[in-house]
Amino acid sequence: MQRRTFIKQTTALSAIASVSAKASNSQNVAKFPVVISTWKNEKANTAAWESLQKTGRALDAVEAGARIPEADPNDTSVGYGGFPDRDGNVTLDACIMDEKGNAGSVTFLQHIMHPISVARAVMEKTPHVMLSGEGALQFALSQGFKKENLLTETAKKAWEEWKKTSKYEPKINIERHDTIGLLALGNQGEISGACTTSGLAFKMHGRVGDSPVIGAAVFCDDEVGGACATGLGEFVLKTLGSFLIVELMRNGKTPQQACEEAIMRIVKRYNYKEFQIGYLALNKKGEYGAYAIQPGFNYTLTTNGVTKVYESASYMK
Ligand code: SD4
Repeated sequence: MQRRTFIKQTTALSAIASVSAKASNSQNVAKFPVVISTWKNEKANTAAWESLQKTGRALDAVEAGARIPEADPNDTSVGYGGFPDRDGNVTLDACIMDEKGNAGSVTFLQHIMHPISVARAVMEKTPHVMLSGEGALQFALSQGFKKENLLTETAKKAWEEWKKTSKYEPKINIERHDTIGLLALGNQGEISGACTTSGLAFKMHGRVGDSPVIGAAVFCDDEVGGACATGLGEFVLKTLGSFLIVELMRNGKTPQQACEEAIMRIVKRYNYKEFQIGYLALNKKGEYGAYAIQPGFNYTLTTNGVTKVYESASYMK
């Protein structure tokens, strides 16, 4: 099929299929190639899917998908338009991992619209995994990325409003929640993952969450599959959720069981009623799972060119 015809058909199908459906708690299976992302991210999945039609590579797909909310001024928790920290700075975290175990990440990066592509450049063009702050910015500029103001008028107004009380109260599932984590199985069935965020709104200056940490927000192992996370990053960091999920799958759990077990580790030790964590997992057979602490977590799946948003099961009902 001609690529353009294919894309047209895919987009049309996506539009028809983009309705919320209840995923069952049993193990779901998708045929590869497949793209799965946190929250309602149909445009990102469509971009990832189109990328798969071009190169067939899961790594390209997850990067292409992540770039969509990064450039969207209406998305207040990723890239351009992201809500700032409590001092008014938009600071970004992102990471990416491929099927060979290569990984790249940026933390506390400012003024660059596409941190995911900088993370990929860290992975491919440096001997390091993680670059932070001013060093990450210098590296991005050396790679030809443009320095931009990412604080939109809307985000600035929200920050000014917040300053009237200055209470740091992450409202999980209530404030717009769009940090994107993506997993894809490419045309060869290989796994890659990515995550990108502006972090929690009005956080302390310098705060870095789980999103740039390999093993916390994203982990992939081509022998097993991958996992990604969203929510209050401090708890994903404390439990190294994505690495845990991949190891649980390695030891025989289905993606659904592994996500549930990783949530239970948090539930058992922390005051889980006060925050949200959502996990996605995808194994090499195309089986996928999703689980969250609280209701309200959803995810977007693209398989056979059809994109749908599903509600995740959750520990609290
Ligand atoms: C963070 N995990 O910075 C991110 C926030 C998030 O949807 O996922 N928001 O802690």
